[in-house]
Formats: sequence, C-alpha cells, structure tokens
Amino acid sequence: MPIARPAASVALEGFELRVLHLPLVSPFTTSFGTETVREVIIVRALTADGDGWGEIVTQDAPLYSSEYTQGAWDVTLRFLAPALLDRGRLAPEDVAGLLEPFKGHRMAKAGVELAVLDAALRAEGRSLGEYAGAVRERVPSGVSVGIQRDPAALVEAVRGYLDEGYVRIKIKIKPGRDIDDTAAVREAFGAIPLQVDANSAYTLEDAETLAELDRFDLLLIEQPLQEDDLVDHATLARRLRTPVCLDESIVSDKAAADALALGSTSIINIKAGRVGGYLEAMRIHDRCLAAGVPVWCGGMVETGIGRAANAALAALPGFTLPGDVSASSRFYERDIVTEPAVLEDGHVRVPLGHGIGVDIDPVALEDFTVARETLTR
Ligand code: OSB
Ligand code: MG
Repeated sequence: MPIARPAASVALEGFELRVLHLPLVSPFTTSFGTETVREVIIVRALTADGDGWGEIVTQDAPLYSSEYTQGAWDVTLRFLAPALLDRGRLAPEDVAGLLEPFKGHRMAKAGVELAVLDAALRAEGRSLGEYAGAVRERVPSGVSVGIQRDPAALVEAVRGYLDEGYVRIKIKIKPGRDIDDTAAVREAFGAIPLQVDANSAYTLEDAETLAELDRFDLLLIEQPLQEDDLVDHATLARRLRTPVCLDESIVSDKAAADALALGSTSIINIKAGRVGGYLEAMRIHDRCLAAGVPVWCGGMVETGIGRAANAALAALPGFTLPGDVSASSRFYERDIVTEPAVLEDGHVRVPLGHGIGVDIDPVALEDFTVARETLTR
C-alpha cells in the first residue's frame, strides 16, 4: 500500500531542537539498564507554511542501539538540518533521500523527517493516519513491563496494567530473570496474551534456556540475540517453538527483507525511529503485509508527539498484533501535548487532527527543556 497521495511541499526556514528531561512515573528497567528520566530530543520544523513537530527517540546512552542523545544532537545540527535547509522547499518524501549520504543515525533522521511531515500535513489539513492509510480509529494497546525487584513484584506490576485494561503484556527478560519471571506471570494470570523482550541479552549458547520458555505459550520472544546476529537468530528460531520477533536487528526495509529471507524472524516489531522514519516503517509494513508476516508497533517511551504518530502507524492493516502503544500515563504524569494518549477499553485512539493530530503544550515543553538550539537558512 504505497502512499496513496504524497504530501505537499513546504518552504523550510529552520529547525528548533530541544533536549527534554521528562520524569518517568516509575523506573523502567531492561536488560541494558534502568531509566528514571526520559531524555529525548524534540524537533520543530519551522516553515513558511507553519510549524511541524518530531521526536528523536534516542536515549542518553547508546545501550539499546549505537545512537544516543548527544550524537543525535550533533549529527542533526551539523549535517542533517543543514542538508535540508540548503534545499529550502521540499516534500516529506524527499527527506530520506536528501539525508541518505549520511550513514546511520536513523533515529535522528526519523525525528527530522517526522517534523517536516507534520508541518506538510498540517499545512494541507490532513491527518497522519489518513496519509499513512490507517484502517482503524483506535488500536489495541499492549504494555511493556520492565524488570522488577523479583517475580512477585512483577506479578503486582502486571496486575495493575491488566486492571487498567491493557490487552497484551510484554515483560522484559535477561539471563537469570527469565524463566521464573515468565512462570510467575503465567501462573498468576493464566492465558493472557504474553510476550517477552530480551533486548539482545543472550547468545546462541543460551538456546536451551530460551527453549524452556516454549512451555509458556508466548506470543513471541523479542530480540534474544545481538543486533547483527541474523544468522544466529535463524539458527535459534529453528530450535524454538516460540516465534522469534526482531526489534533491534530491523534497521531498514532491506534488513527486514534479509531477516525474513534467512528465517531469522517470523514477526516484526516496527519502530519508526529505529528504521529511519515513518515512511520507511510504512514500507516494512507493506512488505510484511504482502508476505503475510504479522507486524506490531514498538515503542521508545515516546512523548505525546511520537505516541500520536505511533497510533496512526499502528492503525495500518498489517498491524495484526497489539503494539507497545500505551497511554501516556504508563510513563508520564505530565506529557508535552495538550491531549495525551489515554486508554479506553484497552485501546488508544488514532488522532484525527491535522498532521500528528496533537498540539504541543508550550508550558510543559518549556518546563522540561534542558537545552535548545535553532538553525535557520
Ligand atoms: O525494546 O521495545 C524495546 C523502550 C526503550 C527501548 C527499547 C524498548 C523499549 C520498550 C518500551 O520496550 C516500549 C514503550 O512502551 O515505549
Ligand atoms: Mg524491544
């Protein structure tokens, strides 16, 4: 389903970049570390046709992938923003091509592209959902639950999310915190839709331990091995009954094609930041839809900006599994948009407003800003 109708071009005049520090409602622990504050970069595209907003989902340290805040900040100000500003008038569909000469830095590219796309769609009076080809008004909401003090604490955390209405639980695992944690959740709640995410904490040597997870009838195991371990993931996938779903490894549509061809993955977690933008994310969706491969929308602890865009993406027809598109309150007491995503009957609404469909709360934005830089033509 290639984009039915491209967006109009905008006359780019500048970019405003901010680093924000948003406190989390509770610490979020994964196999690679614990976060208590979400450090994130917000991009504002300044155009003659109005502003647009994007979010660079890097974290403060390169622990999930090689990208991190200061690297993204530098590459965006030094290379990405100037390349686009040099062009002046451009359409959102031109952004990836103009940034292509700069290797990597996909999260930075994605945030910049989203800001331009949002500006263009707002100027046209179109929603991102309509642009992308959304077929749902709301999307089923899953929640990603961090590693807790012990399995009993995990059960209590999961109970809270189930009581709120989340329709699917994902628990983070790591060596030594896998079998017992998963068993505890299965025992406490029976046949709930459950999956696990290892964030590349294992090696092929751990195949026997990971095969023990087979008895829990999980929806999938997410990214057990390293980002570039496509061949080992294929070997592991043959030894597990639990479907392997790649996250970190799928850095582009090409990587998705390769992983599917190799049998490294049978389900794909799509994150726009990780693959360089929402347009590339849509291409992966299209490929998987054509191939009958289920996809779901991952999350990077987004603010209301990325969360709104993720809801629109998750409304495409191939997103047949609940994503990590949770309510803003899952992570934040206070968000930077005026209408943060809420959970309604286990679902999150796809915003109908123009562009990403949510408005920025300028006071909150200001309150959370710790650094700011503006670049103009
Ligand atoms: O692996 O999906 C991941 C958060 C930060 C980095 C990586 C991941 C995650 C999550 C949270 O699991 C997803 C979310 O709810 O935003
Ligand atoms: Mg993951």
